[in-house]
Amino acid sequence: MGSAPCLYAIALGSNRRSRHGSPTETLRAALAELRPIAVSRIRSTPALGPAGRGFANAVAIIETGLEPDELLAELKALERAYGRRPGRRWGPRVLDLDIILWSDGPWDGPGPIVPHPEFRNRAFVLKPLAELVPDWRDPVSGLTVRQLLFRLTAPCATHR
Ligand code: PH2
Ligand code: MG
Ligand code: MG
Repeated sequence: MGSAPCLYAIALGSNRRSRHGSPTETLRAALAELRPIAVSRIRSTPALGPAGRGFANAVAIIETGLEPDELLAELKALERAYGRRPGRRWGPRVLDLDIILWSDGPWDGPGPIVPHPEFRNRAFVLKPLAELVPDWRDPVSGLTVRQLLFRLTAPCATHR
């Protein structure tokens, strides 16, 4: 079981209507249920990959005593409650909740890989993350969120 409270960064995405309404309204409803201590603004983003329709994306910071595998089970239950059904990987989704970072470094336990293995390549995660926690450090690369975003979006990224 979880013990001391930890901070987590959770990325939210939606590109299908739910019973809560549009993708943006769906994220607003899901954000409220996460009872976050901080929330980014919700952005409209073009789909990365074959998902088709554009997304609404946001990031929330939450505090919980759950460990990553326990938290993932709760996030999956929330996705299901919003109508998410197993489907094509990267297909359209009502609600996607991904653990991006937590305050205890790399997680090598069961369940999710934390940090999320793709977050360094995703502006739709790094931009809202940088609004909230620009100085959090990725324990794998050693770079801060601000540095990761700059590396991804700098017009002259010669060092990648
Ligand atoms: N999620 C994906 C695939 N592509 N594109 C955007 N813009 N936002 C997402 O959240 C997203 C995506 C798979 O999880
Ligand atoms: Mg995802
Ligand atoms: Mg996911």
